Amino acid sequence: MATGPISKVASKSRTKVRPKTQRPRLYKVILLNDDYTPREFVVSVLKAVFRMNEEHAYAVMLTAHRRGVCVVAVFAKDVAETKATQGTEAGRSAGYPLSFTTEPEE
Ligand code: TYC
Repeated sequence: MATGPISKVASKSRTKVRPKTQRPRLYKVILLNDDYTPREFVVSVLKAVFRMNEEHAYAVMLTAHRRGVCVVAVFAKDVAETKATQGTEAGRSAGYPLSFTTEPEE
Protein backbone atom coordinates (compact mmCIF):
# COMPACT_ATOMS: atom_id res chain seq x y z
CA MET A 1 0.00 0.00 0.00
CA ALA A 2 1.24 3.48 -0.83
CA THR A 3 2.23 5.58 2.18
CA GLY A 4 2.94 8.96 0.61
CA PRO A 5 1.24 12.21 1.70
CA ILE A 6 -1.62 11.95 -0.81
CA SER A 7 -2.83 8.48 0.29
CA LYS A 8 -2.67 9.59 3.95
CA VAL A 9 -5.03 12.45 3.25
CA ALA A 10 -7.42 10.10 1.45
CA SER A 11 -7.55 7.48 4.23
CA LYS A 12 -8.03 10.13 6.90
CA SER A 13 -11.20 11.47 5.27
CA ARG A 14 -12.54 7.91 4.76
CA THR A 15 -12.30 7.02 8.45
CA LYS A 16 -13.78 10.22 9.87
CA VAL A 17 -15.58 9.47 13.16
CA ARG A 18 -19.15 10.59 13.50
CA PRO A 19 -20.73 10.82 16.97
CA LYS A 20 -23.81 8.68 16.40
CA THR A 21 -23.12 5.52 18.40
CA GLN A 22 -25.33 4.94 21.45
CA ARG A 23 -24.35 3.32 24.72
CA PRO A 24 -26.61 0.45 25.81
CA ARG A 25 -29.41 1.59 28.05
CA LEU A 26 -28.95 1.19 31.80
CA TYR A 27 -31.65 -0.25 34.04
CA LYS A 28 -32.58 0.73 37.58
CA VAL A 29 -33.21 -2.00 40.13
CA ILE A 30 -36.05 -0.83 42.37
CA LEU A 31 -36.87 -2.16 45.84
CA LEU A 32 -40.59 -2.19 46.71
CA ASN A 33 -41.88 -1.86 50.26
CA ASP A 34 -44.27 -4.40 51.77
CA ASP A 35 -45.83 -4.87 55.20
CA TYR A 36 -44.41 -8.32 56.00
CA THR A 37 -40.72 -8.68 55.19
CA PRO A 38 -38.63 -7.95 58.31
CA ARG A 39 -36.33 -4.94 58.02
CA GLU A 40 -33.27 -6.99 58.89
CA PHE A 41 -34.08 -9.52 56.18
CA VAL A 42 -34.27 -6.74 53.59
CA VAL A 43 -30.90 -5.43 54.79
CA SER A 44 -29.34 -8.91 54.55
CA VAL A 45 -30.58 -9.37 50.96
CA LEU A 46 -29.26 -5.96 49.91
CA LYS A 47 -25.87 -6.84 51.40
CA ALA A 48 -25.74 -10.28 49.75
CA VAL A 49 -27.10 -9.48 46.27
CA PHE A 50 -25.88 -5.91 45.81
CA ARG A 51 -22.65 -6.14 47.85
CA MET A 52 -23.72 -3.22 50.08
CA ASN A 53 -22.31 -2.49 53.50
CA GLU A 54 -24.65 -2.41 56.50
CA GLU A 55 -25.00 1.36 56.55
CA HIS A 56 -25.87 1.69 52.86
CA ALA A 57 -28.22 -1.30 52.95
CA TYR A 58 -30.04 0.08 55.99
CA ALA A 59 -30.46 3.49 54.31
CA VAL A 60 -31.90 1.91 51.13
CA MET A 61 -34.26 -0.31 53.15
CA LEU A 62 -35.47 2.67 55.19
CA THR A 63 -36.11 4.78 52.07
CA ALA A 64 -38.24 2.00 50.56
CA HIS A 65 -40.02 1.54 53.91
CA ARG A 66 -40.86 5.26 54.16
CA ARG A 67 -41.49 6.18 50.53
CA GLY A 68 -42.71 2.88 49.09
CA VAL A 69 -39.85 2.41 46.64
CA CYS A 70 -36.10 3.01 46.45
CA VAL A 71 -33.69 2.82 43.52
CA VAL A 72 -31.08 0.31 44.65
CA ALA A 73 -28.53 0.66 41.83
CA VAL A 74 -28.17 0.89 38.04
CA PHE A 75 -26.77 -1.85 35.79
CA ALA A 76 -26.74 -3.21 32.24
CA LYS A 77 -30.12 -4.82 31.46
CA ASP A 78 -29.15 -8.47 32.02
CA VAL A 79 -27.34 -7.73 35.30
CA ALA A 80 -30.26 -5.63 36.60
CA GLU A 81 -32.76 -8.39 35.78
CA THR A 82 -30.59 -11.11 37.35
CA LYS A 83 -30.12 -9.17 40.58
CA ALA A 84 -33.80 -8.23 40.81
CA THR A 85 -34.71 -11.92 40.40
CA GLN A 86 -32.13 -13.04 42.97
CA GLY A 87 -33.41 -10.54 45.54
CA THR A 88 -37.07 -11.41 44.95
CA GLU A 89 -36.28 -15.14 45.03
CA ALA A 90 -34.36 -14.80 48.32
CA GLY A 91 -37.52 -13.35 49.88
CA ARG A 92 -39.79 -15.96 48.31
CA SER A 93 -37.57 -18.79 49.61
CA ALA A 94 -37.96 -17.42 53.13
CA GLY A 95 -41.73 -16.97 52.74
CA TYR A 96 -41.68 -13.17 52.32
CA PRO A 97 -43.26 -11.03 49.58
CA LEU A 98 -40.07 -8.99 49.14
CA SER A 99 -40.00 -7.64 45.58
CA PHE A 100 -37.49 -5.97 43.26
CA THR A 101 -38.32 -4.68 39.80
CA THR A 102 -36.31 -3.12 36.96
CA GLU A 103 -36.96 -0.03 34.89
CA PRO A 104 -34.96 1.55 32.06
CA GLU A 105 -33.23 4.84 32.76
CA GLU A 106 -34.33 7.79 30.64
N1 TYC B 1 -42.04 -2.45 55.72
C1 TYC B 1 -41.33 -3.60 56.25
C2 TYC B 1 -41.62 -3.72 57.75
O1 TYC B 1 -42.08 -2.79 58.36
C3 TYC B 1 -39.82 -3.49 56.04
C4 TYC B 1 -39.48 -3.37 54.61
C5 TYC B 1 -38.69 -2.32 54.16
C6 TYC B 1 -39.97 -4.30 53.67
C7 TYC B 1 -38.36 -2.20 52.82
C8 TYC B 1 -39.63 -4.18 52.34
O2 TYC B 1 -38.51 -3.01 50.61
C9 TYC B 1 -38.84 -3.13 51.91
N2 TYC B 1 -41.29 -4.86 58.33
